Amino acid sequence: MNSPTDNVDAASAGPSVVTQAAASRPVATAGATTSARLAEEIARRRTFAVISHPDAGKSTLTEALALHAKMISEAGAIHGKAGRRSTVSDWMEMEKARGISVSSTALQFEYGDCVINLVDTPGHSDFSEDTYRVLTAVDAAVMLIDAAKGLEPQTLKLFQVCRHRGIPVITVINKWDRPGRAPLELLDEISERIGLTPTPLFLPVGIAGDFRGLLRRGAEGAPVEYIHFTRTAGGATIAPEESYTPEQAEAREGEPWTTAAEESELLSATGQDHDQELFLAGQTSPVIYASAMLNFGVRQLLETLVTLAPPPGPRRDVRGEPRDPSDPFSAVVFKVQAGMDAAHRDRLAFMRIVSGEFERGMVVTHAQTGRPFATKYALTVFGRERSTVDTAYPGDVVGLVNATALAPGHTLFLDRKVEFPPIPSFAPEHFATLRARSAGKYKQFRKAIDQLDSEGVVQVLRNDTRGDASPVLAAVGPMQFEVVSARMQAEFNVETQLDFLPYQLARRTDAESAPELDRQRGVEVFTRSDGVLLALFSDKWRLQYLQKEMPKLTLEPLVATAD
Ligand SMILES: Nc1nc2c(ncn2[C@@H]2O[C@H](COP(=O)(O)OP(=O)(O)OP(=O)(O)O)[C@@H](O)[C@H]2O)c(=O)[nH]1
Ligand SMILES: [Mg+2]
Repeated sequence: MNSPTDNVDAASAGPSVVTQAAASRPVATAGATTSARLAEEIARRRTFAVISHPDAGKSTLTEALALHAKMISEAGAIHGKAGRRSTVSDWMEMEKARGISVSSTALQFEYGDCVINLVDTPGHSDFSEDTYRVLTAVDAAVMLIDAAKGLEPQTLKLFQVCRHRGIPVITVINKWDRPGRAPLELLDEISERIGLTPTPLFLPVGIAGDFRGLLRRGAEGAPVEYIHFTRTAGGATIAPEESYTPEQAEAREGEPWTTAAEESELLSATGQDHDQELFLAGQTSPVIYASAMLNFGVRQLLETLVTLAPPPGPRRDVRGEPRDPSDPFSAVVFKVQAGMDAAHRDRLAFMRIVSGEFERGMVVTHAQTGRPFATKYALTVFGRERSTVDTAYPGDVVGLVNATALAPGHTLFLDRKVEFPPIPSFAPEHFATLRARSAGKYKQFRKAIDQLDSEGVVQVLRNDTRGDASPVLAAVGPMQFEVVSARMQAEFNVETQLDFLPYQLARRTDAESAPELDRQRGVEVFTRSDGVLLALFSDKWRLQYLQKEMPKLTLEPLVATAD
């Protein structure tokens, strides 16, 4: 079976990030704000996703970054047996119970002069459609690698997606507080298997499991500073740092320091020094060694984001024309989520502002329908917390309340029309019927299904034979079904019964081919809620057989492959 990420149609989404060099074009229009002010706001935005294979520490790092930005006073309020659990980022009950992220979470905070928009993503491949959507909305990515595990399958896939989309990547080798591999060995793996040149900005002093601090690399690999960290209890607060000169470091640490200094020189000999242009072009990746759990290296990551990560740049629309951040307002919706907590059961559409100034209350145009769209209820979110936002700028993520017309991939704009490329959708490979256990709950069940469908938690398929009481759910991975069941119970108080169907793949078909397909054994035709006709097949041999025997049938793959 293909892993879901093989199916992403990254190609059809087109390159959404245009060269960053054009970002500094003179500002043309800026609504109420002067053009100089808008340019300033754009220049101080950093919008990035935190991505990796499951369990590398994304949510822990997200929380550590928020701690450093003084947005929270203590990391991981819950210190359960299984270790600390993220509270800012993993807020769904299921996430807390399982210790995994099932949905992406946006946070905004200020650090120094910068406004940081961060999106923590789920690592599990069952939720990778969400992660890919986030990657269409950011300007950079922070990739985590577990120091003991090195490159894992999902890490590789995500690196490829970033490369394909031209997203610059900052690499964090995490969990250095635990025994792991040698620092240079991990770097070799990145260059050999991904073809991306890792250029460490800092090297660890002390082997994995004995993390003492970081060596800051200067020109030609010469060590310029030693940053020594001190552990705090459970890593709940910022780790105190002391700064030493290389001479002091050698006297203090001895061999671990000289080893790191030698490694730094070796890296320079092979050209592994930071080069801003190559980084922005996606050919090199700055590397930091860290322990998200102990808050080691977290400030250095923030510093790197502020100094090296690109501010919002122009984005190409469906016709390939760039929309500059200084152009009139435009934004792209990349995620829809409801039921974020018991107190706010409303539906939020998250948009990333691409250009211009956003002012709450302004009436914009919804590109997909051509209709005016009022933005009276706009929020900025911090995990599950929310506050009204009055103005926002390119790079910012803003949640629009109860914007039922908006779906992922939709565009909003002001003045000159623009429509951004659609967000690729994945081919489902898992299918199940769902029904309410109690017939009396049918009404809530219907409502819940519509809600989860519009969020894209799963795809919902129907046909006349099966009727409406037990629609078919189609998913990239089976854990999506668990999310549906859990949310049905938690948000709608409906207990459900899930029954897997023996189908393995789906193809897009049309009204002409549908009756013939429906007559075949091991095939069933459905209408997806967006009106697309899907034929489900018991296995690929059945599909191949029909394609050979009845070549006139319309059977299109749902998406092209990314690699
Ligand atoms: N020793 C150590 N453990 C860490 C570190 N960072 C995270 N962990 C632990 O690794 C586990 C997974 O951390 P998460 O932050 O939930 O990982 P994630 O990448 O968000 O996982 P998904 O969202 O499910 O993909 C937790 O038990 C963390 O406490 C670290 O720097 N050192
Ligand atoms: Mg997580």
